[in-house]
Amino acid sequence: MAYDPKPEHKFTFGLWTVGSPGRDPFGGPVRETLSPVELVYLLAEVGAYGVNFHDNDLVPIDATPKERNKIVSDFKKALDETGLVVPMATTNLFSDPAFKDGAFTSNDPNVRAYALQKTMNAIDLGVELGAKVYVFWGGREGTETDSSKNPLDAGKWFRDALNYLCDYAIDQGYDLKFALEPKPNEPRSDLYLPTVGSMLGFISTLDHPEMVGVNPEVAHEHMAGLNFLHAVAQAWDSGKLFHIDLNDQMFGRYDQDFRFGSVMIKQAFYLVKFLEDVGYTGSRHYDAHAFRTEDYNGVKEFARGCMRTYLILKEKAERFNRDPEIQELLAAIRADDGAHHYLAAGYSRESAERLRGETFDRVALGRRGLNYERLDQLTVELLLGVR
Ligand code: GLT
Ligand code: MN
Ligand code: MN
Repeated sequence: MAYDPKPEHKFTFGLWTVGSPGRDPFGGPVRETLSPVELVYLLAEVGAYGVNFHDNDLVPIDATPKERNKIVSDFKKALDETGLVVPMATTNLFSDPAFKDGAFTSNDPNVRAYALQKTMNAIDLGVELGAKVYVFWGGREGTETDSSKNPLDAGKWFRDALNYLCDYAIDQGYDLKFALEPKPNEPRSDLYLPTVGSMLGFISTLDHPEMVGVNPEVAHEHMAGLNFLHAVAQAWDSGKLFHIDLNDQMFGRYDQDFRFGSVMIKQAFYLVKFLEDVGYTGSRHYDAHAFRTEDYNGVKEFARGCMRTYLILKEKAERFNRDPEIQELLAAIRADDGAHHYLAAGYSRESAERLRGETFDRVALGRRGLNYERLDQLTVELLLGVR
């Protein structure tokens, strides 16, 4: 079938996504908790390529070494039997009360040290299961009151932690990249490094910037009312799009984590078109949850829907790229008479002299209609299925 997921699509889900029992701040679980092994089988059944996890999604925080080994070997067996892979892993540095004031940016040096130790162990676990990308979502790296922390100290502590962990991964000989995931707020009032742009700026201050990229999430930029495509494009342009968290989210709401493409279809379309046009080869990871109204059949519908919508939008993107009227409009919009190709070589005194000597018909430039209304309407019609 045309929209069936295949391994080459690299669709992955976190254990915490399909495994969410539907808890929210106002109500308890609505679904029974499935084991990691059961979740691997569920993901295999819906056609996913891979499964990602936090250390404690797989191994409880208080497990003994013996329990850990049993859990890991059962999980490996399920991976072998289903063919699922683990492309990414991460650390839970936000659930335990020890992290209530952050992990790497906690005011307490003992908490910061514990966070480093926990992450080293979690990196070992991820690498053991095959992860090549390691995500850092600073769930509680922030404040409710800025009287509590100096943001310069917090920035330094966060940087020190990442430098330490990069050196750890290098020292262990791991083939691993780090992907930093920004979020503007929630669960804390304000989180440090809140957007993709701020993470990209921060990465350039690290000791091993080449090892570190970003993991942008649709919902997190939308929460801040930002254009996700533009953030992803900047990450791609910087060579830093190491991973991506797909879901959906209305602007201005709490963290909704909806099924991919279920709310802001146009934004989802431009995103898929971008990823496919540039040839992004990383995971298409779904960091989303089924509605709290659902049982596990609904969870499977949710997971299938995430992947199916991606593939439908991919097909729409191909259609956009070969639609004669759309392409004609784009060609006309971007028409180039070649008169200024000399600027492409960059600055020189000669080129500046030549530019200064030109006369521009400013009024005519401003009078030109661009036909974006037509282009946008054609795009909408394509998405609505009438072209
Ligand atoms: C949590 C969060 C996500 C992060 C996950 C990785 S955990 O679900 O809301 O955005 O990507 O830590
Ligand atoms: Mn999220
Ligand atoms: Mn995420």
